[in-house]
Amino acid sequence: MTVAADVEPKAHYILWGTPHSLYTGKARSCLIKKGLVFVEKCPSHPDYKARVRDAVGMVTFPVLETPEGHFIQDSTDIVTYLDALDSPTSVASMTPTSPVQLVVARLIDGFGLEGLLQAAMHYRWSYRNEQELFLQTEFGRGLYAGADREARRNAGKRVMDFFSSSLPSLGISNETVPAIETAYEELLEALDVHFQSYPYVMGWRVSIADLGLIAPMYAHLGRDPYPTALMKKRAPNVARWVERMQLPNTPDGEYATHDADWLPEDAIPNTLEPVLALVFKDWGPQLGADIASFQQWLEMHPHMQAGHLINANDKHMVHPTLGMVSYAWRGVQVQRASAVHGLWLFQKAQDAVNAVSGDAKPKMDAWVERTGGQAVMDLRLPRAIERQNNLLVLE
Ligand SMILES: N[C@@H](CCC(=O)N[C@@H](CS)C(=O)NCC(=O)O)C(=O)O
Repeated sequence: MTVAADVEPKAHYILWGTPHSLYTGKARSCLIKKGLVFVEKCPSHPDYKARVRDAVGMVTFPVLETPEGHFIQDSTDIVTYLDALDSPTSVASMTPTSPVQLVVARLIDGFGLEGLLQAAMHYRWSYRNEQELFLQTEFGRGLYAGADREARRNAGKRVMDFFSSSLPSLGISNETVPAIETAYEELLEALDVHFQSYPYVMGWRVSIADLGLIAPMYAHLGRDPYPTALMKKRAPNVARWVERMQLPNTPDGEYATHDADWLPEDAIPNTLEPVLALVFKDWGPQLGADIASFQQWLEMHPHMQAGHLINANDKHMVHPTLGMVSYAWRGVQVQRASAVHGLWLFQKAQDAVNAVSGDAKPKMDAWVERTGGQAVMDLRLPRAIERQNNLLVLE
């Protein structure tokens, strides 16, 4: 739970981030659901510059500062770290150990963080006129801590053009917007049906799938005024799940008759299959193009050693890219910067796929066939990726 600064306990986690940040939402929900005590601090705090920036090597967030003084960047690494803690106050693991459930959870985790980035950024910036004051205040919140309301709004205004200018590199254009909106509305509908029966993505227990999905669904799609209204009007069960992900327990009476667990015998909820079908349909073309661009980049630089930075330039970037990619998707041609981070997340799903054997294999193959996922499951990364010093490098 979050505690007010004046009642700070001696040992707690510090989550460096902001309410309007997509990736911070993943780390925050993890801390809340784990029942861990934490305080949240904005990067405008003088300690960020003094201690956090150098420890991480870049200006980015979220960063988790542990009571032991470690700094962990990257929302997924923060979740991995927290989920492995053996703490008496920390609740059960969020990472399924059953093979098929792990594959599903990893796929949805990655799709939430990378596959939905386009929708999150589109609804934040393409409807700017309908939510300008809110965005100014929220961007300003992370930059200005005083009492002057105009000063906060102006601080926000000063950086907003920089962030909104990323739309073309995400493939968001007049041509692609109708497809982005249709895909998102279909996802809302499928998730709304699912959350009618289950409080969480994998069933009655929270998992890493919820954490990946909450990243775009909290700060952008479930908090910015325009997309929040859309979510509440079209998919109230999804809006309630967004609220539930900010609460340590599951306070919803309609699910109370079930044990808080995933489904028995490595099963996945039937209502999740339409969601998975959309994950494959909507993330697959981007993944295919990103893998092809990674392959091409490797061929152009044949002698790269393990540890080499994966980026088109030598800059230390939180979202490295290997250049522009182009692919057909939902009847339009998308041109966007390749997303190496998405490949790192997809690799985690592939590692889970590679661990499926025995009786679990036909089970997995059956739902992959039912959800049209074979083409995505056949994708292979040409070389493994890992994170070193908060950067994506060749393994
Ligand atoms: N992969 C990182 C991404 C973190 C990230 O992109 N954070 C944003 C703020 S929400 C940021 O640092 N943006 C600045 C930039 O992209 O340079 C994670 O999952 O934590």
